[in-house]
Amino acid sequence: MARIGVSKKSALIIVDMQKDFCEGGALPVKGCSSLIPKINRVLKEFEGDELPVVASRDWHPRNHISFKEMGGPWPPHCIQGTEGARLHPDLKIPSKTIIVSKGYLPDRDAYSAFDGTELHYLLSLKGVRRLFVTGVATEYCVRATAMDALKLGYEVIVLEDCIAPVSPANGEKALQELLKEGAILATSDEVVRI
Ligand code: VGL
Ligand code: ZN
Repeated sequence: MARIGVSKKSALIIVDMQKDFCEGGALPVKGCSSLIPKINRVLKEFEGDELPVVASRDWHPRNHISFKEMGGPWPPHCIQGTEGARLHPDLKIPSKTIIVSKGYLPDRDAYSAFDGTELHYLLSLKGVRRLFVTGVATEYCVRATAMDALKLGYEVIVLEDCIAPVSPANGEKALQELLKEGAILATSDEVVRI
């Protein structure tokens, strides 16, 4: 088993692990809730005050452009302030977690946690170089977030057993693209604090 070190300059991002994307939600991603114990395991390696943990959330107004009734591809989901927009309660989100909201403008979608947010600014301020990526959905918000991170010069480690796709074929394609751009694939049990 390979080991991937959580060094001082590491951060963890948990992408859109909200109730609406889990089983029983408005736009469920198959296998979403089964990621929770894995992500909680990785969170243990990020304990303490120093290492940033980020949770992004899809945070749409009621009339968001991505909703079917507005001509978009998706059923209404993750509407600001609703139960479905909450992070999954079983995630052991530490109190230091930085919450990043995206997709908050009615006429603009944002799949990447860097899109229209202060995430890059916050991470650079903390000297982060290595970003561990988890969450949903692999071919949408995980892909877009990891791609932006690579473009911004971060070392990106995608934890394969901590992500889930809407479509397995598209999820696989997204992973191949990320590998091609320089992302590293690893699993949650390979992550160790160094
Ligand atoms: C997402 C579809 C619509 C995601 C967000 O978080 O991957 N997917 N909005
Ligand atoms: Zn959305």
